[in-house]
Amino acid sequence: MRLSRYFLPVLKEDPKEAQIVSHRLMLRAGMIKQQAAGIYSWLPLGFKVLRRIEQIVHEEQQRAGHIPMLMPTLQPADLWRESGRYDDYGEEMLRLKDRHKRDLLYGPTNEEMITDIFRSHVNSYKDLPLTLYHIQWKFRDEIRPRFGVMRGREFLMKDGYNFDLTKEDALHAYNRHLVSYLRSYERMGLQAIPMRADGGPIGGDYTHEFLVLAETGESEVFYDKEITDLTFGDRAIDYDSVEQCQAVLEEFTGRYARTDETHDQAIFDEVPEERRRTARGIEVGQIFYFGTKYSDAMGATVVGPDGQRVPVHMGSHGIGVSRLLGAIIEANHDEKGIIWPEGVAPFHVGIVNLKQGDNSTDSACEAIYAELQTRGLDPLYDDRDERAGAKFATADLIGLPWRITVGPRGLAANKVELTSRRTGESEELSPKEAIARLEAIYAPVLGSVVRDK
Ligand code: P5A
Repeated sequence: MRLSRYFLPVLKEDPKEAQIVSHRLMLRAGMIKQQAAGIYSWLPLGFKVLRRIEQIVHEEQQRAGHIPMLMPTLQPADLWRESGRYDDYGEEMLRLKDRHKRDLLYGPTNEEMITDIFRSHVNSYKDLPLTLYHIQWKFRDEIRPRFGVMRGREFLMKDGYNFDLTKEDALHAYNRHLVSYLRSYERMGLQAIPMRADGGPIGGDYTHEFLVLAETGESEVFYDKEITDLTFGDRAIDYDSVEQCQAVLEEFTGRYARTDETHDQAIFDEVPEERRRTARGIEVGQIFYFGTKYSDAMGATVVGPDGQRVPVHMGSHGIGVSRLLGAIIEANHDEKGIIWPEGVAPFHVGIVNLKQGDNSTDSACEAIYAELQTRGLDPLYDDRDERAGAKFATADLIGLPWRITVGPRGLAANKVELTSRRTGESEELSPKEAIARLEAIYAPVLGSVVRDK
């Protein structure tokens, strides 16, 4: 993309309404625009990052064997009357009527609808296990929408639902989700710690929330510091292996880590004092096992091996896709702006032309721009007729992880400058070397296409 043709409405001044840094930077970098309390338009730069996050979530869900689909945002109230949640959900649910006076709601989650789909089409245990998911907008009429996309009213969630014959199988699905979530967050450059939590309106007493530690987080958390040393990394995992998935669960949930809802001071006190930590965290996902709560209420049964009908065991699993932008920025910024981790960067590299209109810098920039694209990279070429300082400030604010600076003096020696946004370090390289370096840096990010098994 050429910046002269893009739509990047950056703000010079700090917006007054933003209380936390991620909200401020998303507004300043021209990523979002508020349309009503907790409801945002996603401007091109914000939309690009949102799509990158979605892509990672899709790839990791499909790697785990989960099947993508799409359910609508509007749901008939009758489904929710079956489960009893139509009344229970209270004022957080946005209720509406169509022209025939039928009750509808804007879905805050999809347990009822997916259970309805399941009972309509699945009849035998032989069709299990089954995990379906979608990435769809949700609406929750939060009392206090705040912090930008962090606590929105309309927000994007990945929600997945597993259907299994037995509790053991459903717990394997739970573990599979835990592993796939660890991988997803790490690919986004985040450490998200699974913590024992409360089921809330979804139900079930076996549930973990994934928390990114941050001062601005809305949840209070208590944990054993040792848990922050764990990373999943690029280890191979067989998602069909009950033992392997169980081992990861045990490794990542074996130490004390709880939100305030389930915190137990007596157990916490057993952790050696020097390892005990109290902090704040941003909840970026939650997984639930709730057994037959919905299948009992809605008659979702299958014919089991002995010919008897049995209710299926279910769980649901959510990732806060739009909230993740805020969480990533909270964890990755400095006084100049955002510092995107490579895995989610809207553009992989910025090209700054120090002398727009000069034949040699213009043609060098064009050549670098074209070559990066040929190699599958996504550059943002700042071809505006602006001062160098203004171009650097924009690249820093919007958080591009790498910058290639092209000026007449360097070019005379066949050199450009490659600068890391995170460390600020620069290296003089030939254009060819700079491109090769970027290709190597992004190889792990680009080479992650997952095929159906
Ligand atoms: C699991 C999937 C559920 O709704 N049903 C389907 C279950 N879980 S949850 O914890 O309530 O939500 C899942 C994730 O969505 C994000 N989230 C939000 N993001 C932005 N604004 C909100 N108001 C909001 N509410 C929930 C969180 O990341 C949460 O973990």
